[in-house]
Amino acid sequence: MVEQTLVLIKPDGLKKSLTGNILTRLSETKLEIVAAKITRVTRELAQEHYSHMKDKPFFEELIRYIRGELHQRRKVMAMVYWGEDAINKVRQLAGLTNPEEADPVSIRGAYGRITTKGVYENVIHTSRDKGEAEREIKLWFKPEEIIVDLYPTKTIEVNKTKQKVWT
Ligand code: IDP
Ligand code: MG
Repeated sequence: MVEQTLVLIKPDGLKKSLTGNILTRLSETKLEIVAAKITRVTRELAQEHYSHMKDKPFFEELIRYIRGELHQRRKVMAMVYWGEDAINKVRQLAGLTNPEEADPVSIRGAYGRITTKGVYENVIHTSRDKGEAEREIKLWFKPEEIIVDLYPTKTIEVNKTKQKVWT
């Protein structure tokens, strides 16, 4: 089944200069990148992205992690991968959530670590299933940032909004 999945290269991945390695590993899947950007992660976006973790004791540290506060890198690289069985293919390459339990040749197994405060710094995020992929892609991207039509859209008229343009 043709699917789409959200991939984030987390701030530890950026700080460790792993972008090239990770993209090369992901290219093994033959999936297509249909959206990509470097973006800052607001507190609201971080909390929404990890809303399913909000009762965990490490939630606050997790928010600091994804916002780059632990790595002096206030950004993540966000991408949408698209193609046959995309969700499982990318999750397989990523490896298990706990980098110490992840297959050592997986991305998380090779490059992840557990911090002294107990957060799994596991280099990338990937969506777990179709529902999560839809929720996350809609959270991180606007329709016009994705080059294929993944989900239904509507056009609305927006008046009096401000937009930054080149001078
Ligand atoms: P996933 O990223 O493999 O989908 P989730 O359960 O959605 O795993 O957890 C989100 C993120 O929270 C993980 O990627 C990891 O950074 C962190 N995390 C999850 N479980 C733990 C834990 O038990 N201890 C510390 N950090 C965790
Ligand atoms: Mg998850």
